Amino acid sequence: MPTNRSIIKSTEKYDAHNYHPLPVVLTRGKGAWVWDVEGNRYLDMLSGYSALNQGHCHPHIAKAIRAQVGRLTLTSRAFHNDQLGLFLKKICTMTGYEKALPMNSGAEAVETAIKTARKWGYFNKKIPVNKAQIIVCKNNFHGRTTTIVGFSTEKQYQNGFGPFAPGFKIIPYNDIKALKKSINRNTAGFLVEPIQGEGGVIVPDTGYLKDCYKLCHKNRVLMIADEIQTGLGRTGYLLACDFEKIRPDIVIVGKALSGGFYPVSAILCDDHIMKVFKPGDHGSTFGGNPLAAAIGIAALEVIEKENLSKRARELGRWFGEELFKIDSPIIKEIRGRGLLIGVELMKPARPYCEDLMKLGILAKETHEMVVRFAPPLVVEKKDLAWALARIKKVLKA
Ligand code: IF1
Repeated sequence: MPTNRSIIKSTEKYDAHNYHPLPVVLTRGKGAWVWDVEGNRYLDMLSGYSALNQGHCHPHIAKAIRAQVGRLTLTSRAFHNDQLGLFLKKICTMTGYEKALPMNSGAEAVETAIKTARKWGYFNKKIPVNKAQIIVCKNNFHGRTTTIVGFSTEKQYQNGFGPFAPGFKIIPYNDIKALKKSINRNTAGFLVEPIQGEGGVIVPDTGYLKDCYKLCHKNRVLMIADEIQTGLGRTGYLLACDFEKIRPDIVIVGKALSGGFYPVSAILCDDHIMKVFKPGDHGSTFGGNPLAAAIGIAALEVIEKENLSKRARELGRWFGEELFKIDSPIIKEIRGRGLLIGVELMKPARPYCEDLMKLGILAKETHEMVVRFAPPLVVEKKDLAWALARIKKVLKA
């Protein structure tokens, strides 16, 4: 009978050591629960970094992938397929944007947004060629390509990977004055997370995003919201920017766009921006493939039919209030919105995550001191209550 330890050992023999996972080997997932190879059950409080808003192996999405996988999985974009238009219509009508450009990973969609903003800047704002600037925030996380880590402020994400692409300016997050000061006539875009996930679940002051939106519009700068982690119901709204009732010029989605079945991402914007692309400008082998499209349609249907945004809002409010009641000297701050919650501790969070694992909860530390709680949005209230008792026990130990 395989054990966690034996499988970890055989995996590590061949594996690049680019992660430091908890010592648990998962073999099955259903809803908010996962099982390891020794039959132990865990409540998943990470949800694949918010790719599993719909829960593990959601039957509606599984049914869609089974139906499509036997028919047509890839055509390349050299030909049309009968699923892509249905998917793009679904994501555009749900979010209220006119156009979508489908990609695969989140980072690819971020790169696509960068290219969109730059080309728009050159052709519409008449920025001198190769002078376009994109403003980003300290403690951002937008992916792992060399362009993207080039504007990261996390040294580990950069060490050994230079040289980096120019054309990015870094300002403090949640500081509208800093944005005002950094905009100039060569600024094409402002790329921002509505809530900084990896930065430690940093929620900006209410009004910050709206002020950014107004400032960008006043200066003909495209506001680009990276909703790859905060989008698709996670923060209690379809898009986290809905909380401030703003409509960024470009929205980037990924992760839960496939419900954790397949890499599916996209950028959303209106036609006056998307029309910068001419045939051959941009693309990818798998972008917009029929299997991804069929999965994406089903993943979006689940978000709608099961009211996952509303669930996240209501359950997140209750769960947050319960966390606030925990009287523990090591809790520094509790932050978040919907079911994206971070508990900042006075000490490194990793040992607490290891203790939580022993009690059947899988959570991940972020930014060293923060325990992120982000269960699938299908989680039952009783399961969160079960988790709270254990979280209390660990944080009060
Ligand atoms: C890892 C972090 C989370 C993202 C936002 C773009 C991407 C991500 C806001 C890129 C991806 C993942 C990547 C994964 C761990 C995880 C992560 F810790 F790295 F930062 F969630 F917070 N924008 N985040 O959160 O999407 O290319 O990965 O599909 O790289 O270790 P991707």
